[in-house]
Amino acid sequence: MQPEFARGRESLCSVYAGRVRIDIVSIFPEFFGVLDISLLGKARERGIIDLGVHDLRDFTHDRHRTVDDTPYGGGAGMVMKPEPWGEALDSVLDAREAGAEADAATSVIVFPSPAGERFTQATARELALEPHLVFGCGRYEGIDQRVIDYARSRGRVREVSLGDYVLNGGEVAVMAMIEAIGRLIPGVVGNPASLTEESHEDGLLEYPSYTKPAEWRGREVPPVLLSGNHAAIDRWRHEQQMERTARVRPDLLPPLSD
Ligand code: JD8
Repeated sequence: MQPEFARGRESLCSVYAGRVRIDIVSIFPEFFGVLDISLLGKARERGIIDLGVHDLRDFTHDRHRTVDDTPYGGGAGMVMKPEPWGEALDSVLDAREAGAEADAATSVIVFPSPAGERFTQATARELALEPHLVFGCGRYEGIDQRVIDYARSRGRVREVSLGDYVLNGGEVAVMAMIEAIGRLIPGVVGNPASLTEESHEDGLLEYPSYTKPAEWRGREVPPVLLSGNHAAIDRWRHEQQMERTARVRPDLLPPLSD
């Protein structure tokens, strides 16, 4: 019996009303149960985000619910079959297009892949503006390439990598992407101001933060933060951002103009 949030199909026909529709296709739909709680859970309750999670195996027709097969040309591992993916994407996109003011152009289909463009805060900002996001979670050695090509005929496609390391599938990447995107959707984060002072938001790493007590295990809070002199505090914080970024992520710093 599929958990509540996986019965996305029923709500697929929900007409888009200023909220963001997110569909996820995976062979591990239960992986996304955590999206029922936390920030995204509240955003769903408040109707800001409309989530559908779909089991790829529901789009198979053999008694073994087969989603993979051996790779043409040989090689290790298995590849995900195109047919279940074709039916799953059609189901999600057709229902979307059945909606009032939605058409193919409004859907962005995101395939996490180690061979994709790097997912950054800028990518999150772009995708947070989209009314409909479809995430296709691959497993095994990946998805038959014709599925990605077919998806390009149904909507805008982004192949996106979380970073230069290898995961076993797309689910973890999708979870991270949905959190990074979701918190940028208006109304999801209680205090939008907190979104501006973050690492990567202004291209720098964030400054160190402190809270009470002022002295802990012999360690003191930098006095400037207790001074009430906001100009001095802002200066100190920017210096901390520059120092930390130069030390940890010099690649983020703009090239020195000669
Ligand atoms: C999607 C299948 C596993 C990958 C053979 C291990 C993203 N930053 C990232 N690293 N890995 C992924 C990722 C891995 C995936 C799939 C994303 C679908 N796999 C494959 C190729 C080597 N196995 C990712 N985003």
